[in-house]
Amino acid sequence: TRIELPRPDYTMLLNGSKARFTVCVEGNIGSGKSTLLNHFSKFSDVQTFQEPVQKWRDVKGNNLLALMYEDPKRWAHTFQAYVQMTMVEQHLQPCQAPVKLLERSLYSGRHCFVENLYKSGKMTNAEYTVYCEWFKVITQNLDVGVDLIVYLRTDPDLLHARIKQRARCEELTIPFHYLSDLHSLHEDWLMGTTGSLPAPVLVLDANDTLANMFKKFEEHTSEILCGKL
Ligand code: TTP
Repeated sequence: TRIELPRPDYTMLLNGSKARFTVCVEGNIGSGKSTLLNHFSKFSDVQTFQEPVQKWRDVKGNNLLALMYEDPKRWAHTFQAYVQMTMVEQHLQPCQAPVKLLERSLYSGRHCFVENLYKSGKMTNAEYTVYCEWFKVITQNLDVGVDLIVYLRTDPDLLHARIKQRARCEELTIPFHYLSDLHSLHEDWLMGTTGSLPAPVLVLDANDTLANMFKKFEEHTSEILCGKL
């Protein structure tokens, strides 16, 4: 008779990481990404990784997020280079649960924020090129893949109001056109045909009340945690 040996869990050998499924949540500023992460953090099979905004606000005493909004021509490249580095750290963090849930990813920095800053003249061609070269080296050489993107799709009008309400001090000067430009870039990247998607996309309409968003999270739990699209 044939004896079936238990199959070794090879993923355990990779940085002690057990994650089988990596999901990232994307969406414009204020679209509710942290809310989704908080909701799923109560599942024992999920480990969540919040975006390191706090780090960006205190880099050895320098608030890079504030500097970027105050003087983007001077600081956008420095800020985005640092965001990229902290995102790589998130992607490479070992995960002790079968599902790794990330707030944002390397990819939205590249395809939405940096694209916007370059197109609007806030980054020079040299700065943009250096950033993109780093992005290429990282994505071609490090284990930064994702299995699913959850897109919280929102109307920029609604976001403008939400951002004012939450009153994160660095963001008080964000003009409406900045949000609508970022919205178009999220749309082009996640709904369009740019061909630069690292994973399939689950789209959730996030122009909704908090109570309804929690209902949607419940309804889509199996897709979000197992990728059954
Ligand atoms: P978001 O990453 O959109 O996070 P959020 O706190 O708005 O998320 P949510 O409300 O959906 O939970 O942006 C955080 C801040 O960082 C925001 O001011 C935009 C800025 N930012 C950039 O300027 N460039 C970037 O590449 C990223 C990722 C964020």
